[in-house]
Amino acid sequence: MSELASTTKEAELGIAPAATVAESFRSWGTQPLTPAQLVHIYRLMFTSRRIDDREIMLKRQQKIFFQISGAGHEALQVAAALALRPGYDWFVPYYRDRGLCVALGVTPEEMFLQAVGAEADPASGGRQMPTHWSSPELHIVSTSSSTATQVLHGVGVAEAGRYFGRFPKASAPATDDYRAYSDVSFRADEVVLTCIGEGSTSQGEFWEALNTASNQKLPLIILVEDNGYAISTPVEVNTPGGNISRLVANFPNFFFAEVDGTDPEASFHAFAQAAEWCRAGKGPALVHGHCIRPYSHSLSDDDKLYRSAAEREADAMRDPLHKLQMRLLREGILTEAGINELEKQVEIEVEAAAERALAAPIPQASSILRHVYSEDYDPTRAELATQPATKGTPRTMADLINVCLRDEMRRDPRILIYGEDVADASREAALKEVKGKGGVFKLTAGLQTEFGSGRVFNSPLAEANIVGRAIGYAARGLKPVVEIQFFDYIWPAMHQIRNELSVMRWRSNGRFRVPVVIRVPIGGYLTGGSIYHSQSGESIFTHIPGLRVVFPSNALDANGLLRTAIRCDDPVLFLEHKRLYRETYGRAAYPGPDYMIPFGKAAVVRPGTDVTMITYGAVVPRALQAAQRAETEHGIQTEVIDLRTLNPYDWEAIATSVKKTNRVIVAYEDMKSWGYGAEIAARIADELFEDLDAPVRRVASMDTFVAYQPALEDVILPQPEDMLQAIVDLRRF
Ligand SMILES: Cc1ncc(C[n+]2csc(CCOP(=O)(O)OP(=O)(O)O)c2C)c(N)n1
Ligand SMILES: [Mg+2]
Repeated sequence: MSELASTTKEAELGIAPAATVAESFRSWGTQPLTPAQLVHIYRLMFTSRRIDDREIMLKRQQKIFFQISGAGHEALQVAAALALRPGYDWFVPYYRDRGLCVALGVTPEEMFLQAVGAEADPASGGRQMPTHWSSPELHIVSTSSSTATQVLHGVGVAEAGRYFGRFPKASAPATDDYRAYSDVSFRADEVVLTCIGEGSTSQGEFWEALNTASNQKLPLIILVEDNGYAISTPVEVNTPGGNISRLVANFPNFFFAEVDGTDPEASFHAFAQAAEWCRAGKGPALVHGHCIRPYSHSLSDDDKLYRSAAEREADAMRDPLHKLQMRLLREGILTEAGINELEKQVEIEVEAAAERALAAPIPQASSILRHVYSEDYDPTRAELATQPATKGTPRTMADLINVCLRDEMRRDPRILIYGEDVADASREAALKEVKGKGGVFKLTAGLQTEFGSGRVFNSPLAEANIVGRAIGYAARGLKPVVEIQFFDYIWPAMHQIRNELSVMRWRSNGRFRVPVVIRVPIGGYLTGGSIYHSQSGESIFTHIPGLRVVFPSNALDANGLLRTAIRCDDPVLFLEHKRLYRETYGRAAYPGPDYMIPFGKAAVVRPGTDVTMITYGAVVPRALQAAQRAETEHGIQTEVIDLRTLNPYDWEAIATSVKKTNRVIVAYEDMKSWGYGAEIAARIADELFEDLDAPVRRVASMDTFVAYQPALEDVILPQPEDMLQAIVDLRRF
């Protein structure tokens, strides 16, 4: 923007240089705006609109492939940007925020580069639709198309700033883990702005964000851009009573402002007050701006199909651009010639930017797989493997997970832990007389007591809140190791996991990374766990690119793999089988504070020559029982392979074993159809066909839910007898 705004023509218009004017807003407060400031705003608003208009032409000429505009929102958005500081404060916008981003410093050329899908598109390298913002330099966090997810990211981004303030050592650089690849910066009085449309406030994640922002008194401004419609659905359908300000008014600690979002001066004053409130540490703010949407929802929408002519005309009368133009003329700030001159300058600049973008090369097909995972830290590399210290009494998986969390928290001040009931006691005073909870399975017991409530704390009962905030924390270089209480209840967080967490690195072309660890107790064999405490479903997550999935079967592996998960630079879903937490099987001595196991390295837990059984999790001990019986009762030697990590998985170990035994069973706890074993079986059939002497078998649970009655549960889940039968069966061939 600066090259556009600081032309010599401005001197002729009697206006100060743009940078000076822009700076003047930051401490302006609620004084009336000066002529120079109003002209500056007009220039930014007009630039935003011109880019939209140019893009619409390009879309009609089929030179770009999608268009959604910020038209009608410009006054509100430009005002928000001017009250804050790019590269100092943080911004978590949504797709409508062109005016905001123009005013923060995203250039017209950068916007057009994304519209044409160019390799040089700095926000996504041609991977995201236009207006899906991202700029680490300006502190604009990469945005998705999902409505409302971003508000929880905004919460996490604000919490991260506060965390660095409380734990200054967390910002120290480190070289031997994920910390080597994230820049950490924070300001004591920074503010975070996040934006959302009024329709999207219907999403639960909006309310989950208000909850935490309010409770934590975060320096977060939530801007609700109310254009009266969510595509074709009018505001009263989404918002009971038609006004979001009335609904949120009782949230404690907030500064609230409801403004005419077509009036940049009123909007600016609201943001200036909101920013002051936040910087002073008084709490969050919510600015509700009423604006218009003159260009329909997007170029794929036509509002004439659902809005009356009278309504559209009334909107047009409130067009913020026209209104400000009229004011500049009316107050003698610019003459008609002056306005024409300013607009001509902008048009020339926008046109030149569009031309440059149209000539820009598109991305190479060879780049498609870049940034699905970290290119910096390879969690599969063999050098990560260390030998465990072996002295000491055998300890349970639950114990060694807890110890790993403790070790890593001591080592790395960027780690924080939260989730439902993970704290010892939220009311700290109680800890003088009680032992503390530390998780429903006690995996986090004692961590709050050792590390304090700033690093280990309870979340609200809201799974999207847990993962959404973690994304905000991690985007700023922290390492949230969060817990979802039961796998059965991960589903409210699924949107955040699938559309945000896993895709953040790829969609920002490697510029944002969110290496969160999500620990999740999973699985059945519990006797009475029933439908909602026994689910499997790991294949749903291995089907998500960008997400590592780990599933240990014993205490030592859990310890070593969790350490790798925490130190690595990718998001990890760490599945812990509840049945294995305190089993006698698989206990191990504490392996020491640096014990690591690389991802993608299976363990041959029983060697054999006749049949291969590929498995993981709680099926491992059951497969070993079956293999034992196959040997003693039938003289069959079964090789049992524990995959340990499901994405990545150890194809080499599978292939080596199948080439030796020529018979293979994939055994897993999840439902047989569409499960994890289907992919393994298909790949074996595809790539090892000539090594097979028998069909690939799957032993898994029935295609139904897990029942409460233990006798039924036994039938539903795969048992050692089922595996034994499969082994014997395969010998027939
Ligand atoms: C979770 C989700 N559901 C549905 C959509 C499809 N969608 C995109 S924008 C939109 C309407 C949003 O309206 P509003 O929040 O008022 O924002 P506006 O576009 O009016 O600025 C919908 C339904 C989506 N992107 N994400
Ligand atoms: Mg709307």
